[in-house]
Amino acid sequence: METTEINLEQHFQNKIDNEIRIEPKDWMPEAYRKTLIRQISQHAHSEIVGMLPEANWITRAPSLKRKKILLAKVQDEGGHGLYLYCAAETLGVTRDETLRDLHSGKAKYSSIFNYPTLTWADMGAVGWLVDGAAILNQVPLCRASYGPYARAMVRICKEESFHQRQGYELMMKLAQGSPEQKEMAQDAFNRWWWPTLMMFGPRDAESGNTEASMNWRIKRFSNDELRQRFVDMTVPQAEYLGLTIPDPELKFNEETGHYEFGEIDWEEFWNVVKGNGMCNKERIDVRRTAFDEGAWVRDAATAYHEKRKQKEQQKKIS
Ligand code: BYC
Repeated sequence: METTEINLEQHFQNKIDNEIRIEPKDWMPEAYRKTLIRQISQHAHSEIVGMLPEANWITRAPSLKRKKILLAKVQDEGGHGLYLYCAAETLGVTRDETLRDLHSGKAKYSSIFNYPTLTWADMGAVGWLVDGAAILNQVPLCRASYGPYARAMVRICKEESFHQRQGYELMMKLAQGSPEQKEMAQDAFNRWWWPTLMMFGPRDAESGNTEASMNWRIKRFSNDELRQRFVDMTVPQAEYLGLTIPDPELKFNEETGHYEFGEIDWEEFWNVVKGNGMCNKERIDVRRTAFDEGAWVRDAATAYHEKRKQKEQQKKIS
C-alpha cells in the first residue's frame, strides 16, 4: 500500500472511531464501499420484495379500516426501498445495476419474504414479528457510519414502529376473538416464528461480514446479539396475547436473565437464501414482470424530462 493510501486509511478509521460520519465525497476504502453497496441494496430489495406477501391481502382485508392500514404500510415499504436505492446510488452504483442483480438472482434479499402469507392472521404476524425484528436490526443502523444510510434509517424506523404496532393490535383482536380466530392467530405465529429468527442472519461463527462491518461501525451488534434481544422482547408479548411459543425448548434462564431457545433449522435458512425457498421463484418473477411492464413509464418520464430541458435551453437562447 502507498504511504498516501495508508494515511487516508488511517484518517478514515480515525473518523469512524470518533463517530464522525463518512459522506459520499469522502475517501473510503474500496471494501467499505462494496460492503455498503451490498448491504444497502439488499436492504432496498428486501423492502420492495417485502411488499409482495402483504399486497396479496389488500383486496381481501376484512374492513375498510384494515384495508387502509395495509395499503399505507405497503406504500411505506415502497418508499423505504426508494430511499435505500438512492443511498446506494451515492456510492457510485446505478439503479439499473442494483435491479439487474436482483432480477438475475445475484443479489440477496431477506429470506423472510420467501414464505407465503396463507391467512389474514399472517398480516398480524408479519407486522408484529417481521417488523419487530426489522426495528431491532434497524434502530442501530440509524447510527451507521455512512451518512446517507444512517439518515434514511431514521425515517424508516419511525414508520416501522407503526407497522409493528398495527400488527400486534391485529393479533390482539384475533387472539381475543372467537376460538377460530384465536386458532388462526396461533397458526400464523407457528409458521412465522422460526423464519423471523432467521432474519437476523447466520450464527456469529458463520457470519463472514460481521467483523469488518463492526470495525467500520456499519453494524453495532452481532446477529446473535440481536436475535437474543428479539426473543427476550417477544416472548412476553406472545404470553400477553395468550399464544404458545412454538418451541418446546424455550425457557427462561434466571441467572443470565435471557430466554434460551431451540436450534434454528440452518439447513432451511441456507436453502431459502440460495433461492430454493417456497416463494423465491414467484417473488423474482413478479418483480421482473413489474420492471418490464413499467418500461414505458420510465421511457415517458425520460422523454418528458428531455423535452423540458430542450425548452429551457431554447428559452435561454431566445
Ligand atoms: N436473508 O455475514 P452475514 C423489512 C446473507 S426489510 C437473506 O451475517 P451481514 C421489511 C448475507 O447477506 C428487512 N440473506 O451478513 C420489509 C451474507 O451474504 P452476502 C431487511 C441473508 O450483512 C417489508 C450471508 O448471508 N433488513 O424489514 O453482516 C415489510 C452471511 O451473512 C440473511 C435489512 O436488510 C437473511 N435473513 O448481516 C416488512 C437490514 N441474513 O451478502 C419488513 C440491513 C444474512 O455476503 N442488513 N444473509 O452474499 C443487515 O443488517 C445485515 O445485512 C444482516 C446480515 C443482519 C441481514
